[in-house]
Amino acid sequence: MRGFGAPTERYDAAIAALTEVSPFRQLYTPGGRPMSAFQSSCGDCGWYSDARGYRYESLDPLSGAPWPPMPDFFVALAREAAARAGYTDFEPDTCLLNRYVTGARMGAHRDADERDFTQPIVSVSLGAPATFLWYGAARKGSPIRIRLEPGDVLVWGRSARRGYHGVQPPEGGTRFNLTFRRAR
Ligand code: MD3
Ligand code: FE
Repeated sequence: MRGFGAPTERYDAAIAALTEVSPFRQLYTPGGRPMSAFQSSCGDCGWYSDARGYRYESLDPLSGAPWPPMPDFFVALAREAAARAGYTDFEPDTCLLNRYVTGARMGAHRDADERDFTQPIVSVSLGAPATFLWYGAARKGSPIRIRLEPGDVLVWGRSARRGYHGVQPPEGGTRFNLTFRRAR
């Protein structure tokens, strides 16, 4: 979906305020590799990764305090986008904030740390454009390439919910991505 949701400046202001509380930080894979995108979260829990594994944490491990609450307009956007795609009772309990600077990328993976895969995922792209890579059911072959522009909103459900995907480095400047999930 394009041209949907709040003006992008409104997200920028919200991201700045949220990351005053829970700053963007570099996480490490369970195998000890640093991830090139910096991350933070808001909502009732936040996605986290370190030597102990991939998981959702109720408190921000950086501060020991709760993650900042999801702004109301984030929740409204995620619900509306999901509803337009046919998911009328999507109630996200977390939003992962990804920040990509020059050269940062996300390798092929799938989102598998959530309890209920019948719940969709809603993502919002902001800032610099980047090429999204869609592999589908298996992490092999040449992916479908989709250019993500600021303001693009995508809803991932059904078989796409479990698909392998990645993202290439932003094309000039910083890219942000919001990923709304029902984790628990
Ligand atoms: C397809 N983020 O945070 S957004 C992630 O641009 C993630 O930051 C990328 O993959 C980014 O896990 C891609 C699009 C997206 C997000 C979640 C998905 C696509 C998805 C979950 C399942 C399938
Ligand atoms: Fe993902």
